[in-house]
Amino acid sequence: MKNLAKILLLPLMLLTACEKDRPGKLETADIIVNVVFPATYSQQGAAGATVTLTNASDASVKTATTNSEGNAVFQEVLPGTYTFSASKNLTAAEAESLTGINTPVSLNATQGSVTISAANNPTFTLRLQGSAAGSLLIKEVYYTGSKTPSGGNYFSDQFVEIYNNSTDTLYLDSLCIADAYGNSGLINPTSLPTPYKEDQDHVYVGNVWRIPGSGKDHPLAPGQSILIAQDGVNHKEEELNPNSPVDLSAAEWETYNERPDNRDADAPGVPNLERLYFTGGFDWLLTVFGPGVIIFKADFNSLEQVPIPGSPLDPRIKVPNSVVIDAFEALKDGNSADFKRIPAGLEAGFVFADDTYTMQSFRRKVATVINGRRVLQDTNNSASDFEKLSAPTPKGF
Ligand SMILES: [Ca+2]
Ligand SMILES: [Ca+2]
Repeated sequence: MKNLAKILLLPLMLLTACEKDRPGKLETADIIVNVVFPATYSQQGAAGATVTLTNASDASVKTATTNSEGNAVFQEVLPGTYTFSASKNLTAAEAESLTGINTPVSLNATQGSVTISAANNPTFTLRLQGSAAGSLLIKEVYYTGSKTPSGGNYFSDQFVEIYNNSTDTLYLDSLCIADAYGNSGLINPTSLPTPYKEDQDHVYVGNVWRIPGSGKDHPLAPGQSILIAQDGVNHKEEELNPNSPVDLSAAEWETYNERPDNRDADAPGVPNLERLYFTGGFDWLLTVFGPGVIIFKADFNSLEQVPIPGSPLDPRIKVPNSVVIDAFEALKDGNSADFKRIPAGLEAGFVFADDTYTMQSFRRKVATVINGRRVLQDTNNSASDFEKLSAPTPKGF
């Protein structure tokens, strides 16, 4: 009886096998390629992406476009080894809704050596990558200083906070920070604007500090920041200034100005920036009347040193606008526009505090929040991008 069943089933099995093995009707797979945006984007499925499957053995190519869920469907794909690729270009407006940053972005993904067998109908995921939308930004500058209990002026508690306003990890290695040369306003009746004012293609800086590293030693994740302190200590300590608004002992970096007389103390717990060029006094003091600050990346030795017209002081360093990543400008008061030092093409406006030693600080506004990541406002105009705070907020968010 058992044998009879086998005999009866045999023709059916043969029939099925014949159907599959028939020449011209090769076994194939239907596959789905799901294309997703970088993880920092507000959406995952990438609609309208072009997906290409290239067969490794004969270089034949199949192309499809993703639907609203980011899925591209390929039917009757021959088993074999393939390279998958996907691309998607975003307009500035599309990028803004996905990343918070208004800039065109080109995204791509490639995955080689993908095996497709006829056994199943699999779904593959391709994650797009591209240049970071957004950049490092100067997030907060606290330059006004504070008053001591006895009414003295205290300015060692200054800091600059730098923020990764992009969609990707950025590396701080070799990032330079510098302050622009020139008066902040009519400090005294004979104060003149910067003599470099006619050159709107460069920033002339007096001091240059650099974050050390060989390229990828100091990653900064999207939405994270670092503090650069004039002195990386707790300024609220009794022997410093109990009225100071900040404890900077956890700053990532400090400016240590090594001198024979040790007037600047080296806080042991806070790494020191490299001092590339210095024309200041005891420490890297940002003018309490309102500094211009830039961050940039460049080969320092390639930068020109330019004498100050009519001045015996040391030359200043000429930084091309093209290498400047971000700029901030504060001046003495609302009537100080003529004293602007940062070219308007880099930073159009300026901020000003009520007075010196007021503890007032300037922090960039939040433009939007994408997946919990704050995207800071950057219209290249300090006047509208920064808000005046009554006290600094180092690493406030
Ligand atoms: Ca210092
Ligand atoms: Ca130190």
